[in-house]
Amino acid sequence: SASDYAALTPGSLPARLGGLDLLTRRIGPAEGWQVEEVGDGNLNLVFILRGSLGAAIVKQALPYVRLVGESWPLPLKRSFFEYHALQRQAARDPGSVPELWHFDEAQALIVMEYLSPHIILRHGLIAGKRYGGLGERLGQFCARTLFRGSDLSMKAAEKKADLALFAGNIELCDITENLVFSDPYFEAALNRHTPGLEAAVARLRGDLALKVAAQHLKMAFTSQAETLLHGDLHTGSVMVSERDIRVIDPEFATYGPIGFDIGMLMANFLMACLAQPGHAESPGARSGYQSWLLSVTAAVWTSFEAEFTRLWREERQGILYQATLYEDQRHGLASEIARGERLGAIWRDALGFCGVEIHRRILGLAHNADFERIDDVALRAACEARALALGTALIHSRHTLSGTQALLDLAARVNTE
Ligand code: SR1
Ligand code: MG
Repeated sequence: SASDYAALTPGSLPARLGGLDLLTRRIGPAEGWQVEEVGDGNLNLVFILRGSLGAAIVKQALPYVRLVGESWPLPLKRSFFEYHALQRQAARDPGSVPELWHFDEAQALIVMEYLSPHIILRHGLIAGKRYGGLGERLGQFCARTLFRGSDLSMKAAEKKADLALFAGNIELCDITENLVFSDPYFEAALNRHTPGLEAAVARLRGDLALKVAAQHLKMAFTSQAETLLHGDLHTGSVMVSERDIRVIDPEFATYGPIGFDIGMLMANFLMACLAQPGHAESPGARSGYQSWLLSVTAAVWTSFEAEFTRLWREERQGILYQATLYEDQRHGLASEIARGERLGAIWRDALGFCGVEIHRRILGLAHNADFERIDDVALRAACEARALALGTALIHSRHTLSGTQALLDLAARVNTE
């Protein structure tokens, strides 16, 4: 029960988890464990356990928002949603997430495979590293998890049961609803921004059409229950090595619009790109790396589109756009028109979500290290001002921006302003 819950510490962990057979078989007896607390996220405790035979990750939810403190309670049940989302992602895109070893609902903890030599993608990008096939693999992950979690693929009863299950993730949705879609657009109590951005902030908050558009996007997030989302798919939710890419941390999982995860991911690559003046060692290195980051952004979409198209043609077994509707000589044509229209709608949503994600990482509570690690405040403000302008342009032009080349041209234009 919830009253049995106790937050782990490095000292208490061996006694608390040492009796788990599966864990001791994989990493060795608890007497030899070395425990390191490594969590640097906004919400949870994360430990690496190293034993004589191997290593494991233990992730435990805290009953409050770690970033803010006990004044902001947050239910432990988010761990349940994370565990169930990881299970579904593993089934829908095998090999895309860490292997799950154990889940304890009362303790809100998940024990999983320790990924090594992986690092958090965001840290790799700040260090200027390139990873082959990055955008392609993440686009594929989006297509597989988002298509296979939707009415395009699932049996209607299973999808509705899942929708009901994940509808309980209320408090984490509430964070997204406020922090992403509303707070950046007014003087919310927890907002903060870099000094020097005042004029850009005033411009943004004076843009009525932008505020309305953000609310349209919020309505899409709350009411377009198209698929099971990761819900927080930024570059801190991806782990990479030279040879492997894994997605972690789906505690914000909820049913929502297919474009949400894709837009958030593209936003984080675009922010990594616009933060480069604060990290690259030379103008030459900067522009080469920025071009690579833009190509990754485009690859997320093109790979999503290609894999979604394959799944549409080969795995469309759900209640939507059934082949039986078009069982005449024009079947192929009708299905392809429908697919194109659906992808168009996902693209437009993704661009809008991309824009609000950029805004909230610069104006809201939860900033990202890409900008935060730029020590020169004036330089950081200049990078962030360009990103804010890009976010605004994306939201305003989401219905007219015709494809990835138009997106890259826009980002490149903003980058030189
Ligand atoms: C209060 S939580 C702030 C942010 O951290 C998480 O990683 C999500 O991105 C959330 O919006
Ligand atoms: Mg997270």
